[in-house]
Amino acid sequence: MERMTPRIAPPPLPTFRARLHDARTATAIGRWLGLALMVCFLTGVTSHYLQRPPDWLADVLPSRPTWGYRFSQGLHVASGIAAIPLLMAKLWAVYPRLFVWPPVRSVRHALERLSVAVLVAAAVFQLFTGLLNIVEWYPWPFSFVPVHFAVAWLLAGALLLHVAVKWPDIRAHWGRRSEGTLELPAEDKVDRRSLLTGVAAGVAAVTLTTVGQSFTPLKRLDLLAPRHPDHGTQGLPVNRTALAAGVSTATARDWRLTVTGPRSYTLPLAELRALPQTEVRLPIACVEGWSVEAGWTGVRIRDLLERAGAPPSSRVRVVSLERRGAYRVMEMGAAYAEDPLTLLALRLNGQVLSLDHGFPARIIAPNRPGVLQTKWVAGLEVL
Ligand SMILES: Nc1nc2c(c(=O)[nH]1)N[C@H]1C(S)=C(S)[C@@H](COP(=O)(O)O)O[C@H]1N2
Ligand SMILES: [Mo]
Repeated sequence: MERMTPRIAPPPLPTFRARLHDARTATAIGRWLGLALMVCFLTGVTSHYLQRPPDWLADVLPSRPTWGYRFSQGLHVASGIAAIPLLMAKLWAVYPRLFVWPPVRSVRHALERLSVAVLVAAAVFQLFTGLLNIVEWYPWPFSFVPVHFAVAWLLAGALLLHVAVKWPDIRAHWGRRSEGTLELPAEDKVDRRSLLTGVAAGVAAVTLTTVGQSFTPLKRLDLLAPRHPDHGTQGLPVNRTALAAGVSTATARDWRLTVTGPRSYTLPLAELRALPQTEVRLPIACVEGWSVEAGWTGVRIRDLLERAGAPPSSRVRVVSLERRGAYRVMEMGAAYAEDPLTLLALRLNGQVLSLDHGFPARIIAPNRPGVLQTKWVAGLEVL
């Protein structure tokens, strides 16, 4: 008896003959993309735990090296930006596979396609949300940090799976070996070299024109970054202004620092200025990628806590004058609170803090994300 299953005619799909849409190109670009995403993932996880440490981690996070967070967050944003042209080139190299017929050939093949769909969607989502985050534009209904963090794990998992599934191809096309086995016509080799050179030039261009926002020796090339490390009052960018935070000179007028602990006390600004002052050079390193070092003068946090009778290795909660906002209250583990470089700063680059930089007093601590360098400090609480 004749089988009645109707045969589905393939739709009129385009055909691709160009050899640059091959596994070797995909591998050549893929390994750089993989490296960028891996660096981005590791530095991103580092940033997340420094910013929102779980309870068990809060006291063991190190306050050294002083430039640690600055370096890792600069790398996070730079590797994310570099991944954008790499991802575009990679998608260009492999997109003819979208037109292969039939689209699904077996359960295994369907699963493989599904994992690639997750991988592509997660990669596009991470790079897109990250890019908009550094320009502080949030055109979506969800909260950036938890979603960006969760999708990072999804992306890391999908990437590992992809590398495992493609391992035979990756091995076959890694390095120069496969060029010989493919017996490519000479003009195709030239084309591939041109394509890869173009991609490398694109990566170099976006990196060199943005990395100066944190790597200050290149600040003069900083044309495409959202921030320039020198632009702002007192030579330092401002993230949240006093106006946005609802803090004014009037709010700060009758200011007294309140320190609560076994022996609570309050101090007016004049008395705070009369205490021994320490000068440090420390960076503000914003999670959005810009960072710059500055000179800070003020009173050591550990001196203020000791005066309140705080036992050694105390944690401290810092509360801002700001009425509302995600960074109004901040906690600091013992390693930061005890560090001789951690200050309640009163001066910036030799001048009294401007209102936008946290007048009358702000926190500056080594190896911490900018979001935790609380401005307009009203009180410290020994925990
Ligand atoms: N009270 C308070 N402090 C804050 C913030 C804030 O929104 N509120 N923003 C933080 C962020 S995100 C950064 S990067 C630094 C920037 O400090 P600057 O504006 O003095 O450069 O301040 C931090 N301190
Ligand atoms: Mo920030």
